[in-house]
Amino acid sequence: MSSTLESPSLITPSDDEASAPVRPLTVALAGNPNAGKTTLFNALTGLRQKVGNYPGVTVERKEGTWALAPHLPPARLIDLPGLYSLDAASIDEQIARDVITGRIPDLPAPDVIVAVVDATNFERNLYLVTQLLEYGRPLVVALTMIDLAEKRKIEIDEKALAEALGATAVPVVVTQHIGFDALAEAVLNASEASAKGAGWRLSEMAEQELAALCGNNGSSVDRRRALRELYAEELPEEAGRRDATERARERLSKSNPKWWQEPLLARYDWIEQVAAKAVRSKAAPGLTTTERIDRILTHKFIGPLILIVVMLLVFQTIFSWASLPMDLIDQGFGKLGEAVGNLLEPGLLRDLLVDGIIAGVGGVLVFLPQILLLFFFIAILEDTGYMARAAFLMDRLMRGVGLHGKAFMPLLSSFACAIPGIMATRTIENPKDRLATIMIAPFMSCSARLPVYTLMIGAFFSGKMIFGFLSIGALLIMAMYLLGIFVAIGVAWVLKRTILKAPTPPLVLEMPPYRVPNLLTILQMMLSRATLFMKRAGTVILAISIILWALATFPRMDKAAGPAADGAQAASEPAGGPAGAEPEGEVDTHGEQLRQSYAGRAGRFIEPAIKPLGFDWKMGVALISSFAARETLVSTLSIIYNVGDGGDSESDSLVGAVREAKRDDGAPAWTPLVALSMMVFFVLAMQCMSTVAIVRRETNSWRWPLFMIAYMTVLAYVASFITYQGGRLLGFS
Ligand SMILES: Nc1nc2c(ncn2[C@@H]2O[C@H](COP(=O)(O)OP(=O)(O)OP(=O)(O)O)[C@@H](O)[C@H]2O)c(=O)[nH]1
Ligand SMILES: [Mg+2]
Repeated sequence: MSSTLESPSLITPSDDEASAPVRPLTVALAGNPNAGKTTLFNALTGLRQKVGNYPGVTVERKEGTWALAPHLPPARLIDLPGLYSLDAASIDEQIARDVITGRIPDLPAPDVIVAVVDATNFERNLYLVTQLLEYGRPLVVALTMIDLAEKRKIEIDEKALAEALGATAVPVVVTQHIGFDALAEAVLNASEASAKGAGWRLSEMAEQELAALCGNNGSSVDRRRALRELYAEELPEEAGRRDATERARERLSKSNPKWWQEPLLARYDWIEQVAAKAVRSKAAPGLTTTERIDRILTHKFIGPLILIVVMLLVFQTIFSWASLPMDLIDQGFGKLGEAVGNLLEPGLLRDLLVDGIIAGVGGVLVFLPQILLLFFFIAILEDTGYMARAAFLMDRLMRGVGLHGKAFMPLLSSFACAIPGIMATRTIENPKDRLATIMIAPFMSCSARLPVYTLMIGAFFSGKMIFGFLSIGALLIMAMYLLGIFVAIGVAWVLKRTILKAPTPPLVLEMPPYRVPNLLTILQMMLSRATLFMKRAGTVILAISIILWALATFPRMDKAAGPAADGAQAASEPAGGPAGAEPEGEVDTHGEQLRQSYAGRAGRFIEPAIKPLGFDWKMGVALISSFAARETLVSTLSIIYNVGDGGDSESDSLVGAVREAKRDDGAPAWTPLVALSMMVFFVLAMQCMSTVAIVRRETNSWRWPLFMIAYMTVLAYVASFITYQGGRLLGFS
């Protein structure tokens, strides 16, 4: 074990105020999952890390600065994943433990640890505190959820608590900024004092053995080390200590076969004593509000029904509320395109700006209102605690196929985006369970699919209702989400029985209490997601739009040569088609130009493969580009239909262009069945390079991401094939 832990080397102002530059303090926030660490971190640093009412939200170390006092450099404040004890098993817990214990190479061990303790869950939270105290770092306790504790008539006497713990305890109410100054002061004081250490003692015999292992001086540093070595799973490496420790263990086991449980029991005993001194609970017996609500929401039959109704309501609301702002943005981009078009001379530059950039980026930006609304609802469902109930409802189903219960939260995050979802699998201890979850996370319909679903529904299913109030669009979207979920469960079933066989441990899913959602948290989540979306539109989508426009515009067709008659022959011609076809109208020149462009050739190259799915070569172009990022389907179709018809289509909206698009034989390119087939393809295909990169990073190999691309694409193809061909057999077109 590293010895850096034991060498406090603080340079605080009191050391040498006049000359030495003052090193900023490093302060780490440690505590149980869902105790409110990130909420506190955000308030102290002004940053906006993700907060949510369920355990396991933070899975990385995050850093910010915290202005402790005006005359001092701000402290480095570190937010950590939650952990129940320092005996960390999963990756996120290991990250937290390594920071706390100073095992991260470039990061000094924290000068002060702020133990974040949920006042409503006092005794359980205190277990970690006992372990932190054992580490001998200066420690301050921040009591959170004081407002909730008060409501439940739990009173904590912070003076008595501080006395019992041997460390300052500060109640904080983040929403009202109460307790921040006191916390800063306590941290500064703690950094200058030496830590008191843990207050509990073992049995007489064990204490004697410890004293013997400590050697002559018996300092507290040596005692901690001896304690760790005596009760660790492995023996110390140093030969002398190894023998001594082994013999001590033998002696202890003779007098008490369960000798190794002693520290655990001693800690619990001590916690009980501390709680007896500091906590007064006047909680009335009987069910709490949370328990009463849960009786209904997690009911075997009513629970799932409510979940479905909630999902439907969310989608329906997203659609109806978003439609007006979306129309406005759409018209705005239409006007912008017209204005730019009128301003510039006809030519390549005008085409690039109007058909490439404005059509491409604008086509995607139109969906901003929907993204905002989606995250508004996700944030509300998360922050109230309802999402954890949804996890509970799905748990039986997931356990049935051998998925770890902890897989649910990562899968849930994947509905926003697979990237944070895959990162969140760090909470799963077993590597095989973790891999299985990573492999299915991209099936969850992420927000990038929403524009695709919306376009398809807007073109063919909008405004249709059943029973007079249920919109078909909302039903279809829910069906797409459910399709992703059920395919994921099926794939997990197969994976867990073949390449990722491993027993699934029982789940201890911790139900957070219901809380009134925090408006600020919700706004922050919407804002950060909207920023991400706009950034993507301004970078990835912009770049792809320009490339696509170029690929759809070059090689330029030699106007004099006229349009080509034969596609296959044209494809082999470098530029310009052979003459000899019947001359056609002006609009078709544009169409012909597109056909012969690089993009057109690529689309026609894959057309035979995608024809059985109902797609033509123009959709093929969009399909190819969407493998970089799903939303590009929308921007690519905008560009293609703009370039393809010279930008003078009857309707300027993409929905109109999709409805009007024709196949080469003049039949409508899109039908409701084609749209459905496209949606099914997008539910299942692995079309996101960022996800591939994250899977590569998290699994540390290329094997898994490549496997993921392959099997998901095959599944998507098969499902889309069945949808289209099956639909035709049933008589749909
Ligand atoms: N009522 C109340 N709610 C709080 C308080 N502090 C945090 N919360 C809520 O508690 C929930 C959990 O907060 P987080 O800050 O994400 O908890 P965390 O400790 O970072 O959790 P992990 O990252 O999962 O370890 C969120 O819903 C917060 O809005 C508080 O003082 N009072
Ligand atoms: Mg957190």
